[in-house]
Amino acid sequence: MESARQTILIVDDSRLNVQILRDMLADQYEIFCATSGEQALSIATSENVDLILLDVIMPEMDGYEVCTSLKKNPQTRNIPVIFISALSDTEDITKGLDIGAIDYIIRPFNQSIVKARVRNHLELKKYRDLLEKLSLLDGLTGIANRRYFDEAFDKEWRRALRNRDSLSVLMLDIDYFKKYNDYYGHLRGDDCLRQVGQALKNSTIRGGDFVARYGGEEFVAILSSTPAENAFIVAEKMRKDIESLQISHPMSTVSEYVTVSIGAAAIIPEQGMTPAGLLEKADKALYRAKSEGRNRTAL
Ligand code: GH3
Ligand code: MG
Ligand code: MG
Ligand code: MG
Repeated sequence: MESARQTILIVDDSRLNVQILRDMLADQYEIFCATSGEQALSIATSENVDLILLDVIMPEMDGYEVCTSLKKNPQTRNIPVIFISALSDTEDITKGLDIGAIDYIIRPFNQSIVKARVRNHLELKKYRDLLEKLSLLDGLTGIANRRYFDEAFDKEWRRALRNRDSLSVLMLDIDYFKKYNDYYGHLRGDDCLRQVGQALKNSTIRGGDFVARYGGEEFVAILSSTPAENAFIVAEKMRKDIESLQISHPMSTVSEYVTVSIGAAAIIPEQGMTPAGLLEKADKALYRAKSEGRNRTAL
């Protein structure tokens, strides 16, 4: 996650201008270059860009249009944009800042001032990225949190709806966890949650799948492009992986180790259905897994 160097995209229709900025910054940062607005948008969406230095006057698509388009796209909205232009009227500068640029540098510029501004904005970008990452992780287990899950589930749902593809959800709940806490204390309980969370994360091997802590001692997994039969197989693998951790649980009546019960639900989404409906189905299946004896998967 900690990539060594941050990345700057330099956009200017003049190759000489691009070259000057590149020479100034290439020793400290990864540099991408674009000589048109279209090219800039394509790089901004396909590469991991931390900052954009953007010329204003360019043929076809000017810098203002590029910036507006970047700010409209959720994928590129958070990339800070600094305009660099010879246009120095108050209206030009104000316009640039109004449409979302973080700064506006007037040509001819002083190299050390530009470097310092770039450094400061990149430093802020680093903290913003870190905050964003932390806001999506569960503090105890280090896996995705509920907020992350809600966003990802919504995205997966819409993707499956578009592609008429199946989507599965697993709800997992630790068996007799209250007794575990009562027996070992909450600190050991927390430790157990951490181990279970990490093990579940490691069990989901396919790209589109992921696990989150749903709350308390409950976890949830999203399995994209997965019909019911396969969801059941994945769930059973996860269930066995947890028991194989061999975390002693003397108060459990289903195993000598900590175990989970799993409710699985699958659907091919159609208009009018909701993600909440699928979750409810998984929750009902989980209830069945509990009442049918725990340490099992119900579909
Ligand atoms: P069941 O097999 O029916 O799921 O029984 P259970 O005891 O696991 O279910 P219940 O919902 O009654 O208890 C969940 C327990 O999980 C209660 C609570 O103390 C514990 N718990 C929830 N969040 C945390 C946490 O963050 N840390 C610890 N240590 N315990 C937690
Ligand atoms: Mg120009
Ligand atoms: Mg519970
Ligand atoms: Mg439980």
